[in-house]
Amino acid sequence: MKASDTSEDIATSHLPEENQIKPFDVAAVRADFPILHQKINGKSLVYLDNAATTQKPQSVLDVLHHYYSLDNANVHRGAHQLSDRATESFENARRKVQRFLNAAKPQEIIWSKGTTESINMVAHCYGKSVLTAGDEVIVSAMEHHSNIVPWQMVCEQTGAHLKVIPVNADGELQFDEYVSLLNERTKIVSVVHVSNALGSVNPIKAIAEKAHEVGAKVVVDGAQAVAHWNVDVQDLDCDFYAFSGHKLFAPTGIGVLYGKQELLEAMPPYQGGGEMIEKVSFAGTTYNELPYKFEAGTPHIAGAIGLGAAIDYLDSLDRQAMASHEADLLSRAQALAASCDGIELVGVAKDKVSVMSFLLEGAHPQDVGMLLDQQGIAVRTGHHCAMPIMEQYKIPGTVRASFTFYNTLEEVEALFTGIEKVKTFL
Ligand code: C6P
Repeated sequence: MKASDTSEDIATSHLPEENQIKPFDVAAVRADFPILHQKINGKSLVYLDNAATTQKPQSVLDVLHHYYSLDNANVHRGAHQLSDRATESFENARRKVQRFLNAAKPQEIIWSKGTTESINMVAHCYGKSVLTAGDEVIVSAMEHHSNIVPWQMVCEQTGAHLKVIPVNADGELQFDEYVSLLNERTKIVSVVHVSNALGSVNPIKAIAEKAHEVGAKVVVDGAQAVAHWNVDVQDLDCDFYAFSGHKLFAPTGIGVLYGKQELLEAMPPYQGGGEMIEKVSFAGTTYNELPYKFEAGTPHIAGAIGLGAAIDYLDSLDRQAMASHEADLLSRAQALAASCDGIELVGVAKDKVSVMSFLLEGAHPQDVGMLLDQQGIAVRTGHHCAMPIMEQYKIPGTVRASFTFYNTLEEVEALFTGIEKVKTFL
């Protein structure tokens, strides 16, 4: 045994080589992200705002540059070679997303602007067509506004009622209370996979199983989950799954709605326009087949291709080693928080991702964020578009440090050095 062996090496050293968790080479992956290597306020950037948006690897930047430099054309027009190339890359990206989510067919992958538009699409197309007065839609108390407001709008328009699954003081969804909310009037259960404000991971598979027992459909807000592990929509057996490219190391303005084919077939289109039609006449219009029925207008072609490249990048890494590196970052942060006077963690669910929301005694979160920024440390402050859970905890907001695989243990330590400095300023 080498002196440098970690407990993980020791615990897995009896396994065949292919089954052993290899140490994650964080220095190598950091070299792939040019933006990380800069100074902010004269200090090395410590980017801990990955839940807001993730940085883009060079391979994604290269693919965007290549597309705009050499292939740029509109898709599905088939008029010339550039259009053929653009279409091929665009549809290839759809197949990459299909594989990434383990969806059964590429037709089940709809391009959107992001999670917000994907959830609005389900609420306005599926929700409005199935909900009638007295029906019920269930969300949880830890939802992002984009998984609350669309349902409030649709409930108001249909006479359905919005029910809320309680969340406890640790930030855990109360499963038994969820089950007791379900009944024959429940038509839709829409829950977040991973809370952006707290980091809590919800048991989607069990939630879906219970919802299906009463005939309800399950919508999952996956915005914060996809960057941490490969989601398997068939295993979860969710009916819809939404996520944003920009939280998965891809460009902004591109996102995905996964839906089971039979549900997408039955839903009316979201918007009318080019691409989503089969035939238009003043006597009546017929719609295109899936997935194009939901893709009116010229899509974000470069964004989709960039998302495909981000998936290729993730596929080139060892996602198990990445996950264990992220777990190390979180446990280091939590250990340092425990020994730091005046820090109160918000969201300490047993199952959580590498997001640490906290309060610093006597300091407004916004002031903490500003003082950390002066030290080159980027965090997010505020209610994180999750006002109901902040209201439940009777706080205006939190400081949120969100870690991903390219963050280092040294950066976690820099955050706490920064917090100690903030304390001296306040
Ligand atoms: N959360 C954050 O800092 P869009 O804006 O459509 O890409 O994603 C919306 C969204 C939906 N659900 C969850 C769980 C989210 O975290 C987000 C975006 C960012 O936490 C910006 S508020």
